[in-house]
Amino acid sequence: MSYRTKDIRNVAFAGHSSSGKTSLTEALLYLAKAKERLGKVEEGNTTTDYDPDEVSRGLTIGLSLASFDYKDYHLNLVDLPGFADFYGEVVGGMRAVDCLVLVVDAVNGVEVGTIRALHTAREAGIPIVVFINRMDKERARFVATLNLLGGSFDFLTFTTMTIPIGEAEGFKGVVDLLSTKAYMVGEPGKPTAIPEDMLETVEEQRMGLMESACEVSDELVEKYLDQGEISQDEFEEALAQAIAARNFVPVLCGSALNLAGVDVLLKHICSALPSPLERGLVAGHKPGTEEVIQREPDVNAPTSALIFKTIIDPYAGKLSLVRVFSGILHGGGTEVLNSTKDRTVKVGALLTALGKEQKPMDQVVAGDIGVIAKMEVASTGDTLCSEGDPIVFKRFEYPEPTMRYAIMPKGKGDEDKLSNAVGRLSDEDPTFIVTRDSEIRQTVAFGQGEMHLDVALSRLKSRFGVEVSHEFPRVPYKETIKSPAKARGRYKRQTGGRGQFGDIWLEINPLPRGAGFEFENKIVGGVVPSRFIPAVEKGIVEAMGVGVVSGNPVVDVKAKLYDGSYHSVDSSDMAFKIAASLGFKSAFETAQPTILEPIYEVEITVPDEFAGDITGDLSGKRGKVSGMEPSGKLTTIRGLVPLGEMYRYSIELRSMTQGKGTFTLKFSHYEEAPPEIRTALVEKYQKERAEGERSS
Ligand SMILES: Nc1nc2c(ncn2[C@@H]2O[C@H](COP(=O)(O)OP(=O)(O)OP(=O)(O)O)[C@@H](O)[C@H]2O)c(=O)[nH]1
Ligand SMILES: [Mg+2]
Repeated sequence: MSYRTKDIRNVAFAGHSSSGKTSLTEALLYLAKAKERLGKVEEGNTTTDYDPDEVSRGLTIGLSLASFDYKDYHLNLVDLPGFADFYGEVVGGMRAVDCLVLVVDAVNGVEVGTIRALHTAREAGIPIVVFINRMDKERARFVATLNLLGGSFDFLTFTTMTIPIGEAEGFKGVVDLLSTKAYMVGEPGKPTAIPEDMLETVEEQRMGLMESACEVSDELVEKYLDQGEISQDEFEEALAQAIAARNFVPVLCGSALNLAGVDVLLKHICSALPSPLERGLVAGHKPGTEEVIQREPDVNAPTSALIFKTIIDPYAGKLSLVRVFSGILHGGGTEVLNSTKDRTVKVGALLTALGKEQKPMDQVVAGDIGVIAKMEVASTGDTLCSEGDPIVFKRFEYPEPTMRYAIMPKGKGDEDKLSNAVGRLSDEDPTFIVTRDSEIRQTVAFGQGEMHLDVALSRLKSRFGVEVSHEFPRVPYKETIKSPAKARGRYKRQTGGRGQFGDIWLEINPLPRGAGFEFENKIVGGVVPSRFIPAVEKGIVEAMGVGVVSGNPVVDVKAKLYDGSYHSVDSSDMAFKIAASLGFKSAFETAQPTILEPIYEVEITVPDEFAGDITGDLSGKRGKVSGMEPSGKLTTIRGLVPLGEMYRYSIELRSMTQGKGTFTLKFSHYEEAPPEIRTALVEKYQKERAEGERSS
């Protein structure tokens, strides 16, 4: 079965954690009869939260796709995680769809996850529709939530499209302003009369919606002003155009749990939300150039597609979820270009997915979303296109990691198994990054938070049988000097047989922060033969790599070799390398050595009531607050803080803000560590060395 582009609807569900995105997707599938039983997140039987880790934790970890037919339409719903740790999924998912349903909790209102999702949709340039969910919940407030939306996003206009009949314990259903029909709790899909006492409000709000819709054309505005209204068809047409044009943000409401308002949402997804045709041209670049080129959502245009998610399925193997923007993607071994990797690849079996269920599919037409099975040369964010008309779409930009663990395989000789497993996991989740850090001599796993890394490490075991232990990594301190110094490095071994002799004089000087290392050869008269100079430099570089006072790499030093002597027989590269290393160390120790610590920019967004605690805690971490920015009922705090104080921050922020805060961390610069930190590091290093010498 393949579809006409105009009948396709690609919709993502994003918002703060627990606002009800998975439950809403589930309710839509149930009402559209794409599944028989209505699953519940608590019972672990929803369509989109099918991964064992999701079932056990009761939240969405990876984005998942639910494709199904409903009346004349083909819907691709993309359920996105709300938990900050899994934000990487939101970045990819948002690029695959033509519209976002921003799910907002009627009790908690606008939360950090709401803001992040909204900004990501705006970056992706797609229209947003708000669904105020959990209207049945105690303390649910519709108007207060509307006001919070207006207060938090004053650059947007929010216009109601459905309004609640009662709220919280008194919630009975919703009124659809477009059809002026009421839909009651427990009677999904059965329009009924609007309660008498709401008729005036409904008329007023309907006029507000009609007015906003009219603004798509001057003729309609004129007609509306002349006649006080427009026809129902004109209203529906104008509304769809206004939403596609992002003139305002329509607001709907309901309860995913008791299905109220979900039937109206399903109807509007089909009749009012944009198809890929309304989304229009999609821009990319000519590979290898800055030249911008575009693709039409047309089956006759050259093929172009974007891989927005990779899943390593225990049975089906590697699955690449792909959005086709133009042309048709054929399977059965058809060759296309992976223009991101500049490799020709074969498209094997094509599938359609309803959660974890997959069914074969012949082709994926322009505007549709499908799944490619077992495509090896393919990663999330890659572009696929026809070889004759290449295009490459912008790669996904993921937030900087906020958490890191040093990981070690528990099993002897498991290093290879670990790196293979890590490769597979990072393929599926590009925000899980593992690198070997040669400076701190540890394998470090980076992630978006404590839960993110815990899930990844438990998957290393459950999926790949690799057990790892983890700890916070060493802080990548650096050593440097604050004043010049001179020293001699002399290495002499002449105890029978071929001796060893190297002798140099060095002067070292501090360099500006970030300058790295400079070596200057000021030898005159061949006192140190030029063939040994590279060995001298090598000796210095090696000594710098190991560090002198605290075992951390040395930076921002200039070394000038200005004198020395040699022995015609006993001198060698090795001897001069050692002499240089000795000379450098003794010069270093008299050059006011110091230790630099990495300073990171931090941006923390929390509900206002926590702002004071957060700034206080940040000062306690030797952080410097540089600014505070209120938006709605949230505050963003910016500042600089030593990395060493932030290793546990994902955990600490969660407990300080009851999970309502998020933060980003970005490397800023190196700065001298305070005396107490320096002393502690030097003492620890001396102790380790003493123990090392004793045990050797
Ligand atoms: N009372 C009530 N509870 C709801 C409603 N929608 C969802 N819930 C409950 O809210 C909790 C979270 O629902 P989810 O659907 O998992 O929320 P989510 O937004 O997908 O959460 P994440 O995947 O963590 O981002 C579950 O316990 C649901 O049963 C609703 O409309 N009313
Ligand atoms: Mg969910």
